[in-house]
Amino acid sequence: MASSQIKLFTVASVIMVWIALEMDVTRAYSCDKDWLKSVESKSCVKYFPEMKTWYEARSFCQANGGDLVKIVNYRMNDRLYRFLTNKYQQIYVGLHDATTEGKFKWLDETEEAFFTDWGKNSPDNYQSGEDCTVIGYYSRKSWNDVPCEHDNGFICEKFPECGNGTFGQSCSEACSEHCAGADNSCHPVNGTCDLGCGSGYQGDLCTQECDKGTYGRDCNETCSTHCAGTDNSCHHVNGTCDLGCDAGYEGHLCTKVTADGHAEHSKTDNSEANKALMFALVFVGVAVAIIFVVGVLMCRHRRFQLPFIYNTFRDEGIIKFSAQTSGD
Ligand SMILES: *[C@@H]1O[C@H](CO)[C@@H](O)[C@H](O)[C@H]1NC(C)=O
Ligand SMILES: *[C@@H]1O[C@H](CO)[C@@H](O)[C@H](O)[C@H]1NC(C)=O
Ligand SMILES: *[C@@H]1O[C@H](CO)[C@@H](O)[C@H](O)[C@H]1NC(C)=O
Ligand SMILES: *[C@@H]1O[C@H](CO)[C@@H](O)[C@H](O)[C@H]1NC(C)=O
Ligand SMILES: [Ca+2]
Ligand SMILES: [Ca+2]
Repeated sequence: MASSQIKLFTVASVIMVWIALEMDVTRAYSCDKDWLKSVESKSCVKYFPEMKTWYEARSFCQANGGDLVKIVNYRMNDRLYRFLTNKYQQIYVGLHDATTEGKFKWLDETEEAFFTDWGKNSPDNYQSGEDCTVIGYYSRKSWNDVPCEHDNGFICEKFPECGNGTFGQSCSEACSEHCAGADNSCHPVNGTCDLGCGSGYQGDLCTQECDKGTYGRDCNETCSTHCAGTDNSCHHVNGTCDLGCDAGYEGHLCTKVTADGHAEHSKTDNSEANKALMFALVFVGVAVAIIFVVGVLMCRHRRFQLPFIYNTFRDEGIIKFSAQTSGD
């Protein structure tokens, strides 16, 4: 009694989980009108009865924003068989061996197809000319390889526009949390952040940290030159200097001059101050020396040859005068 209850409970739980999963996948996206949801592939599919070659069918699907369908597993395959029960046609899908004979690949894959459901004696590459695949063969429940030039119906598949912070095929990738803006929104196909990158990040997907020496929104701020250390490095998000500030500066960006900024001197400030001091000392020294020499000379001339300046000028005049007269 108890064991049969447990069995029942287990079966019920499995069914509940299955329904929950199915519903979750179903809720995550919606398909355009007339397109059917294929939950296994998280895509939308549509059957077209128009007779076309495989190539024409493919172009038609691409023009409608998709491609020929890819059947991902037996459940999806089974669903398509059931849907196609009363469609008396062979129907193209996106499986082919046009690249390497005998190696059937889906259009979005480089590897050989994992799931297949070939019918009796298929694929046989009949008369060496069958590279495209139809479903709905043999009791409408198997696949066959046929010449790509034959006209058949076909099934297109397209992936819905993603939203709510997701992108990529089947919307399985999340927009970077470093996309700018409150909802981190990004492009539904390629994931490029709508509003650029939030503080500290760069790149189309905003997944790379800012280069050293830069920070902030789109990394367009430069670390303060007053950050300590030879490379002035700072935090890639908020610009806080990694090694604190050079002496004389404060604040997390080290842009404010300290109140007693002149009392302290950093290594670089010190050497500059020393240079200035030496320059001043030399200047003063030279000035003192000149004044001393001039003073001494003046005193000497005042004592023995007054007036010193006058005499000098007069002597010069005499020399000039005598030089000119002798020249005549
Ligand atoms: C986003 O999520 C909300 C609720 O979760 C849903 O109603 C809406 O349709 C979703 N939008 C897209 C584009 O998937
Ligand atoms: C992503 O797609 C949008 C719209 O097509 C385009 O503007 C943007 O440049 C694309 N980003 C990349 C990295 O290709
Ligand atoms: C940095 O980016 C912000 C907005 O993201 C912009 O307003 C600002 O002008 C940019 N600054 C520079 C130097 O590019
Ligand atoms: C900047 O970010 C770092 C790391 O998250 C943190 O340690 C620092 O306190 C921040 N600075 C400010 C001013 O918020
Ligand atoms: Ca073939
Ligand atoms: Ca065949």
